[in-house]
Amino acid sequence: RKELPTYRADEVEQHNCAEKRIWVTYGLGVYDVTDFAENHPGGDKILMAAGSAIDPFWAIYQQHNTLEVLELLEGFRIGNLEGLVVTNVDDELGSPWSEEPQRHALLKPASKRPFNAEPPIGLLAEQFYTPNELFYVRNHLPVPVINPEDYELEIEGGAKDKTLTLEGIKALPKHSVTAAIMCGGNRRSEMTKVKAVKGLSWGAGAVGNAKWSGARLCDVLREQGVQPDETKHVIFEGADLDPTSHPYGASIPLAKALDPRGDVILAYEMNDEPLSRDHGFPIRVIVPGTVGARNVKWLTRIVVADKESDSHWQQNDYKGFSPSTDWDTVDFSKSDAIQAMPVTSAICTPQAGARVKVDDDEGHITVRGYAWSGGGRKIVRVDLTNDEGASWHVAELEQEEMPDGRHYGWSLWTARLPVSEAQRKAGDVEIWAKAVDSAYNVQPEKFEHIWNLRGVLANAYHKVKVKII
Ligand code: HEM
Ligand code: MTE
Ligand code: MO
Repeated sequence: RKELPTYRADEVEQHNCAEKRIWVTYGLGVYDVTDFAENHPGGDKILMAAGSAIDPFWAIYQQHNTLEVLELLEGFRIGNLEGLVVTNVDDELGSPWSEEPQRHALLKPASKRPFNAEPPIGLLAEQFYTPNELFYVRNHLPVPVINPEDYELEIEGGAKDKTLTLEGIKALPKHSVTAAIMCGGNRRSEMTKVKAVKGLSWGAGAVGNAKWSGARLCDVLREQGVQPDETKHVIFEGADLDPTSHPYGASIPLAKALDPRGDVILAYEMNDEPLSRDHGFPIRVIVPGTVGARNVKWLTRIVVADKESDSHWQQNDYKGFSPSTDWDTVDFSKSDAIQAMPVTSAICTPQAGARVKVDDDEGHITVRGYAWSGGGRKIVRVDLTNDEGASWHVAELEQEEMPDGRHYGWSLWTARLPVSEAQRKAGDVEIWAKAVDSAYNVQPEKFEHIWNLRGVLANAYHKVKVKII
């Protein structure tokens, strides 16, 4: 193997589709799997690794870990990876980034510091509960280091102030809720194609679905003597501080916090495991149905107040605007903070650019994805078309049985789409998905009319071009 050429990781990265040839790495080997890709028994999933390492994928798809598969792979070897070790000065002790947790290799960073990353979208619709280590991470600041023994949560604005310890929170009645969390900027990378927006370029993977367990906020606030008042807000603060020592913060209406059907919880578990550091250890607030930004991690302080949080992220971010508003005319004080999210959906498989085989004699292709709506609104239907809306096909839904208004988990869906003879000949097909929620809200067709300068609320039809083979 010594006689083979050496490639750098960034060279391998260039070869990420059939047109540019599909290269992958495994250990220190570099492989050209372009010709094999079409016949891969696992279909277009192989494309998820195009231009990168297959190791983390094979850690999940264990059927590859056999001698036969390794020998097959060895046949495609074209070279070796340059074994360059990069040390990063930022990691030195004392830097705010020196205590960042380990992350799964499949989380593709949109930014490394702070860490922001989503899993490959092709994996998202595989499991109803997103595995914790593949759940997208959205951090605005370095991850704080919290010793669970020293942890304290201050609660202010009730009859009298109170401090809860982690043990104290765990001693309260335990409640679980299935809820998807979605970043306000999910799918921003599609909106920015219309016209550039400011923000991290998220694909459709800045969302995950989990079972969250902890104490109910409504129980804690009632115990504190907090009375219902529709003019009030509940402010949350995290332990992560910006360079001016202001914590990450956000707020929600008190009415949502006090509503037992709101299912707001002080969570210490995610899918029956203790919260990981990236997801808010030891306590985060889960505000089901509400934009990710209000689900404050590393929660240290709760305040019942007359006004919303004055944090940057409540006041000057996570707000929607008209497509005509630009950076010269924008006035953040004139727009409402995002709370409940609008209905959306995404096609997870096949992925854009995939070569898809029809899977029976009549010529169908199978399409899978997720759908979700905010405010507890259940997904009632997902429609698919592969002829620009001339005909629609209704997907089969997989979802938790919860009453409408309290349906906080996402829905996974599967549809089988007939491919016409003409489409088979032409080869190119574009698939569109749109979801409908229980209020019969439906996704807008295109991004042009919902474009906004921050690229939030990007919920137009999800459109994916594939090649039929
Ligand atoms: C199945 C090879 C990459 C996902 C298989 C099988 C082979 C293979 C030989 C059949 C295994 C068996 O059932 O005995 C390869 C090679 C790859 C590659 C040479 C090199 C790039 C990937 C990647 C993924 C993946 C990156 C996922 C992201 C799957 C899945 C199956 C499978 C899901 C099972 C299909 C089924 O049983 O229905 N692959 N694979 N493969 N592969 Fe891969
Ligand atoms: N809480 C704190 N303390 N700091 C943060 O940066 N990011 C918010 C929210 N809570 C954030 C936070 C945003 S914008 C989102 S989308 C979610 O956390 C992401 O949650 P996750 O990283 O667990 O997926
Ligand atoms: Mo977010």
